Amino acid sequence: TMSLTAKDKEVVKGFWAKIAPKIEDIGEDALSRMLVGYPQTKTYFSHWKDLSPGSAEVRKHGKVVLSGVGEAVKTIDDLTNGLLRLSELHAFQLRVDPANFKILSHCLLVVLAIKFPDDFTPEVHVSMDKFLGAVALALSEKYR
Ligand code: HNI
Repeated sequence: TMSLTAKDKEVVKGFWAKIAPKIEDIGEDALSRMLVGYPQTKTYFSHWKDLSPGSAEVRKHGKVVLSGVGEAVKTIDDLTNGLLRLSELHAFQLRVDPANFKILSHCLLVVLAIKFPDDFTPEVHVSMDKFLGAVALALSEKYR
């Protein structure tokens, strides 16, 4: 179902190369959108001073998460191994409900469509959706 074709991988890598210089802004927007639209996600960040859109902590962490996605692009042929450490971290230490990976993926897709309307073709949309689904699955690996 989620398996990425060679074409998907090529599309994801090409799109990511275009957006990579903007990951700070993208991360900030995606994380802000998640925290506002799906407030149950705020529970994981209760140790932050300010969870409002665009706060210093939201911006900083947005960059961290998007860098993680960028690392995943590099290991797109073996996401399970590439995301092993992050999966363990989110499962055992952070105890993030894996349902939230889908919520963040959705927010990220929306932000990408808004920020890159010309590059976000239906083809890019579908391949990025599949890729983020595969990332969410790999991140959920250690929960079993
Ligand atoms: Ni996530 C920390 C990557 C989804 C809650 N997260 C990280 C770090 C990376 C990361 C990288 C820093 C790790 C380290 O310190 O070594 N997170 C990702 C990726 C996704 C994701 C790639 C999905 C695409 N994380 C989520 C979701 C939530 C989440 C959906 C909760 C709703 N992550 C956290 C929390 C931390 C975290 C909480 C620790 C942050 C802190 O400030 O303590």
